[in-house]
Amino acid sequence: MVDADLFARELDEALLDRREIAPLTKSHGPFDLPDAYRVQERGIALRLGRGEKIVGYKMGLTSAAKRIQMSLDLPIYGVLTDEMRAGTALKAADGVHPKIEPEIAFVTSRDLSGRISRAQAYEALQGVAPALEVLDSRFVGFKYFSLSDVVADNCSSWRFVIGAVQPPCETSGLAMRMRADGRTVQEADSNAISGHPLDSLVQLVQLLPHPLPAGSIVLAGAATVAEPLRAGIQVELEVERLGNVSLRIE
Ligand code: OOG
Ligand code: MG
Repeated sequence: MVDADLFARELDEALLDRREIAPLTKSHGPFDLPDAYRVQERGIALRLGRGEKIVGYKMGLTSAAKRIQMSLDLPIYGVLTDEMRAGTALKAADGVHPKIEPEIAFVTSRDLSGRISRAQAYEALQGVAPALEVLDSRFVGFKYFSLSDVVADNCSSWRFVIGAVQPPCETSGLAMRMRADGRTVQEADSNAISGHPLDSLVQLVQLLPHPLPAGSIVLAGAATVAEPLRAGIQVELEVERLGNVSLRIE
């Protein structure tokens, strides 16, 4: 068993100092996924200690495009706090090497736990929204890390923004288009996310070691690869039927 508090502090200091560190599996040697989730949990505890509140969870590596981009092949989850929620703009220079990706967010209306069906996940929705996630790994060059490294690093979470929450509707088979300054940079069908975006929620509920509380925001995972961010651009995601969400990068 690794010293989860020590690993969590190293990652937290890197986050606060905007500094890259070597992947933990390189500096400390390999560790398994249960240990990685313990490190993630200790890291979140540090954030909660600074007054942050948990507002939801994110699924990662739920699309083939992302798994190939990161050379990792298992869905994982991370925690979202109120501090990570961006407004209409964010500063690229506040991060180290931020990247942006197109997602769909669910908001739940009741507690969920254990093995649930896609229909049960749908019945437990308060709403659905287009979402942009801005990742920023704490690791050098945003690459060459293992699944344990990325889970320990709260799945590269940094910022996210969600559009207007719509009443629950079918999220399968929707066209998603991400533009930077009006130019299409990524597009995909929403089923690129877990085969069906709701299946990300089903998987999250199964992976979580505790019930998913009612009112949680759940990012279903990116539909395409992530795009590096540059200051001065306006990124917009349009999801068929769900509408738009945009973020100005300063
Ligand atoms: C891991 C996080 C992946 C997604 O939507 O697939 C993720 C990473 O790419 O560093 O958030
Ligand atoms: Mg993501």
